[in-house]
Amino acid sequence: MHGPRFIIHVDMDAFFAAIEQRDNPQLAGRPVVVGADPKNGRGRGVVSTCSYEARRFGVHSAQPISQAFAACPQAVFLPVDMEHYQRVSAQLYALFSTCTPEIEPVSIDEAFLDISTTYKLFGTPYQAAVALKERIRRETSLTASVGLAPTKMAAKIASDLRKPDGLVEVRAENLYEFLRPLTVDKLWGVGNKTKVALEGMGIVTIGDLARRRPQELVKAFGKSGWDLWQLANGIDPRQVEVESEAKSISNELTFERDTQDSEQINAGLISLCEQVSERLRSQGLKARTISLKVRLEGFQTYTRAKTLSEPTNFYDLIYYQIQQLFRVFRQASPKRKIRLVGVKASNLSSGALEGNLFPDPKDNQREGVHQAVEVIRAKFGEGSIYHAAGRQMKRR
Ligand code: TTP
Ligand code: MG
Repeated sequence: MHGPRFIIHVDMDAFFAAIEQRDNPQLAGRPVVVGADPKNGRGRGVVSTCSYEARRFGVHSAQPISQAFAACPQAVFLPVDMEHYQRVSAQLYALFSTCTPEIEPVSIDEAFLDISTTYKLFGTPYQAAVALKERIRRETSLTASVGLAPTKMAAKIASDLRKPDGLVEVRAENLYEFLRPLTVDKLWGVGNKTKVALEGMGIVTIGDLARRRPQELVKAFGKSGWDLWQLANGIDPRQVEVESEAKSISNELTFERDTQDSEQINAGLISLCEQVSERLRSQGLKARTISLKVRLEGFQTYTRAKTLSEPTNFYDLIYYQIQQLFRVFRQASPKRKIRLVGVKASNLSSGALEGNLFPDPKDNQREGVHQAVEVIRAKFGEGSIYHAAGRQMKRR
């Protein structure tokens, strides 16, 4: 891509809570907390999100629900209706695609849009951003915060600056001015540890960082010191990633000891299917062909593949195919010990470019589950939640 880049980062305001307020006018202007049941302060679980009215009392995402109740007992507490939020999300993504086909989904309420070539349909890049916000408000009665900038990082920072209902434009000629006064933790990759280390070197703002010699940062942080220096100077060549060049996505697992324990093997297959599904989804890809690889003791290796009528990136559909393939394979060699299993997704296509993102209601449901799992993992880390594989499959 040549010429100047114009990237939008769009992030809905108080997403789950805003939908609840929209759907029930009695909740407008009131503190609303979406999350676990507070059970009069004795509840377990956490806040998913809350309205801006509740944020004034100190309530926030991922806070224990008991603390939220203590901080704001008069709030309206609601359970998470993921399916419903997912339908709204699908509607939003359809609106995004009227702006540009170059969409990188980040989460249920957040995406990057590269409008470098399509903004002309709306006038200027700024007018395209205004049009997007207006369209969202008109068609969903919700507000979005939008950042428009020449880099992804700046767009993301910008969308957060005037929340809620914000629109911040950073022009290429002002990029450095924009970044300079911000604290270093606004940079991608700077967590608390790096922040403290930088402070120890007298670096508090992005401007402080940009003025240092890159060699000094490389000495302190290795290669990532160089990346930090570049980011601080507004150099962020990352593209909005719609499609990947990948021809296939696969994961393998070697057992500690060769095994014929079907539960252990099944657990391995489940986690491989989860990994493959997540990798597909994070790149906005779907696969039509699913393959199973099995290596027996003694290194004989077999692969079995199945091509589907529709491409997918859903965990449960991938696992279903793998389970079938494995069952057939096992009938042929039931007793041999297994050394390694692998799952591969190939025949890839871009999921994000299809006009209708989530066509069938079952897919909508699946999408809701996947998004919920992704949000929880993003917040609490890998291993915090798993798809209930075994049970889900038995019900079929
Ligand atoms: P966010 O965009 O982080 O939060 P938000 O949209 O509620 O509020 P903001 O105006 O600050 O953007 O997350 C989007 C949705 O994801 C949020 O509405 C609920 C869900 N979520 C969780 O379930 N748990 C969490 O810890 C977070 C941060 C979000
Ligand atoms: Mg949001």
